[in-house]
Amino acid sequence: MPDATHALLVIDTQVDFLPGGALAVPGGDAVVAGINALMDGFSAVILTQDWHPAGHSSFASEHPGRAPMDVVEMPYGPQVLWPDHCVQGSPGAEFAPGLRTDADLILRKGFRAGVDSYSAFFENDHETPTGLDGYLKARGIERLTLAGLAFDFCVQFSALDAARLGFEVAVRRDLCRAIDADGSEAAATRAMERAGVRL
Ligand code: VGL
Ligand code: ZN
Repeated sequence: MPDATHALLVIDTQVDFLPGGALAVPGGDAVVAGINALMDGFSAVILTQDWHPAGHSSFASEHPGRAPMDVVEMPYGPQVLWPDHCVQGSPGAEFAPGLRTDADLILRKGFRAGVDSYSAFFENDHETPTGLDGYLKARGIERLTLAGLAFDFCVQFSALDAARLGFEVAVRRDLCRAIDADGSEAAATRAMERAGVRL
């Protein structure tokens, strides 16, 4: 019997983050089979789905004179600008081909036009909750294993928030891939280690 207090949280394993996608993560397609194989070992499986309206404020295309990967100051702090990606209802927002979607919960995030949401728990203002903390605690979940894309953005921010919210957190490094902008992969590794996340 799987441990009833332990959930698998699969982050943003979507077409736009795979090779050939709008915000391709190198090797992103290589995590799918391993994630599928993990699912049966957990009593709760949650998938997150990056889910932006067209014209989202994190898109470089909304900032004249700016390019993807530039950083701008938003009311809630610095924000990396991205190529248009994971637009609601578009093919790029769909889950990776072959990914099992027989999950308990599919949590969509990043749907507010004015604020990005890397973390599965809070938007990038670090205060607007997605509701996931309450869902997990109401189900008696105490431990989380994370996998998916991208290691240095949505996986990292989800893992750090989860640790801060009191969950025991492990990240399956072998079942994540990184964007690695400007050393972000090494920085993410250090930040998670400092926060007590098991890698
Ligand atoms: C992500 C950048 C923008 C991610 C989502 O899933 O890591 N990164 N949106
Ligand atoms: Zn996004």
